[in-house]
Amino acid sequence: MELVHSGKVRELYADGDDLIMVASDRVSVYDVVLPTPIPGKGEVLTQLSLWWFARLADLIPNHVISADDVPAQWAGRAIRCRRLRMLPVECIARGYLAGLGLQSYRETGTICGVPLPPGLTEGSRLPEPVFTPTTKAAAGHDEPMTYAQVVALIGAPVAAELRRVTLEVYRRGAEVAAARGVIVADTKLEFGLDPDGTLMLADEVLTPDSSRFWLASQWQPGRPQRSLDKQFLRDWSSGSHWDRKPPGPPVPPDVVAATQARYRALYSRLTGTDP
Ligand code: Q0N
Repeated sequence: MELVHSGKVRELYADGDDLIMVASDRVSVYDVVLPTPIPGKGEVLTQLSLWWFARLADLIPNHVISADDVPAQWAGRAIRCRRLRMLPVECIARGYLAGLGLQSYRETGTICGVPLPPGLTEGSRLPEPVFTPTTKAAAGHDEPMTYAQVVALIGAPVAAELRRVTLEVYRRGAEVAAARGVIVADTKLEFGLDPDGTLMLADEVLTPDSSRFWLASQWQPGRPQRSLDKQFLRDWSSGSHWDRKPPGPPVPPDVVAATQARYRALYSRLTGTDP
């Protein structure tokens, strides 16, 4: 099969008119892919994404054709998808302050041109979720965009639809997760248009690779929040002598096992069933 795109942790292949998205067991910490895979991670994230796509289908159609009709060697961690015309915007919704949103707030009191109230701190809940799009830079870092820039890029009607649907998906995801004791701090979505011009949700959705998940019982604004999936890896790598530059350090078996358990526990907590 022809490799169309190779990301940090996933690959995209062409199969006739369709695409096959394959999630690997690779994991990144502080933006660096570690040399040691986390067995089962690709499958857990694929199954979680499928679970969410089904729970969001009344809000927005998605690119999934089949999770079963995929090459046997990738069974469980691959999805057959419709090939869409992707919109060149990473659609991020934020309900809490962290990461680049926090950085931007500290510098300007705004995120992507949206003014926020004074006095917020790391991990604060925002008065309401905000749409904070970024450009899809082919290489290098994604740049924050104002809503006006999104309009200039894709036109006012599609921009308005993207903002509306992104915030709806975030609200639904946050509400479902909250009922299970999980905070969705933020989430990144990608959309495309089918040949009829119908807007569809693509890529992965509400996985720990595309979202920040925090345990509600441990949430404490004013300090960096503990990540439900990667905290073990982060804590271990901080204790190692790694300078956070590539290549990352090999991960010892006990840390691999603990991280694997975190991914499985997150899946169980959100869906109510074992992976
Ligand atoms: C596409 N990316 C960037 C996979 C996702 N349904 C689609 N149709 C056409 N193109 C794409 C999709 C999807 N999804 C998305 N590149 C092409 C995001 N990648 C990153 C690597 O894994």
